[in-house]
Amino acid sequence: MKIAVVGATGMVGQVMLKVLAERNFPVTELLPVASERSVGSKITFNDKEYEVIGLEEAVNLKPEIALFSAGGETSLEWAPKFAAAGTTVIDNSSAWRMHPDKKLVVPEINASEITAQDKIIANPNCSTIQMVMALAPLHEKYKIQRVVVSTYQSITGTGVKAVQQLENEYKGEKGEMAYPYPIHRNAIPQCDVFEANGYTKEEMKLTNETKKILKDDTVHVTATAIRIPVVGGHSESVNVTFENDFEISEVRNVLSKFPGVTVQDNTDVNTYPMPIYAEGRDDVFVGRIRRDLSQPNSLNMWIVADNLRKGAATNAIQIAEYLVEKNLV
Ligand code: A2P
Ligand code: 11C
Repeated sequence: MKIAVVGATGMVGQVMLKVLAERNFPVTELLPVASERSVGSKITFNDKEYEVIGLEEAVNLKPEIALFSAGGETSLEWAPKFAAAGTTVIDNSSAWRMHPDKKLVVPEINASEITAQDKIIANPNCSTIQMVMALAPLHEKYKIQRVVVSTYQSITGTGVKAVQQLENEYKGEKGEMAYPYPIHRNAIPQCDVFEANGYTKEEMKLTNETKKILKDDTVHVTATAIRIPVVGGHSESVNVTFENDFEISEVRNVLSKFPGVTVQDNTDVNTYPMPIYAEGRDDVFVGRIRRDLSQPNSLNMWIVADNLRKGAATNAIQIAEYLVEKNLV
């Protein structure tokens, strides 16, 4: 299969290449694509060097699948051009996620919605993916009414510039700023830009994308997204209220059985998920599962995942695997 990776030099693009290789995705030809400034430079895939090409050249080479992670603007302009050439685009940007005709897919939850007619498939936001992985099986069993989520997000979600900012600050050196404030030894209550309603885009993604993936507008989500100086993954404190009551042991059981979720929850021996252990892994880790003592039918949990893997690259490649498995490309 001829595969284009658009944004191959970027933070997510690099992990996409790693995950494609690790999972032995049937790549017969790789087209690494980046901006004009990178055309001609080299990237490595499966121990082989490849030359980076531009978008126009990649469209003309008609790959079967294009994995996009080069920002919303690039996706808005170029995904339709690839689609018109017969390529199926799996897009990691926010450009197409809420488009009424585009599927927003977390394979463990709703891959079965995909048809051969879907030429642009959206990959959800990283913080949404890890949250819905835990919410979906619980929604099915107990019906969620409301979710209150606070995130503790890795700087890798912002891209290369943010990782550089933290390194500079750690070393006491000056450099370009990805955030409006220092991130070293700080917590910034702003992920992405503010909307007119006082929430950030990241917070509204958690609200809107969750409803779309769960196919249920009655699930109310309110979010606060915080950037912290961590690199291994995003963490989330999630409070959920259900229509129906539950047993904690049964909640653990339901989550353990859901593919892609690992429960790490034993307070007797201080076992709970943390980004330093989630880093480089594909699962979503859930712990600190406990009843909310302040109101009925409610629980608290702590969800951690590598935002570059299940939150981005791995989820996109799982969609690609589904397309191949079901002969949809
Ligand atoms: P480049 O390295 O040439 O800038 P990150 O989010 O880690 O900063 O990565 C963004 C990725 O998207 C990079 O691979 C970057 O390529 C790519 N990219 C950014 N703008 C464009 C564009 N206009 N056309 C194609 N690729 C782009
Ligand atoms: C973050 N969620 O960590 C972002 C990064 O919509 O895919 C990815 C933005 C997106 O800030």
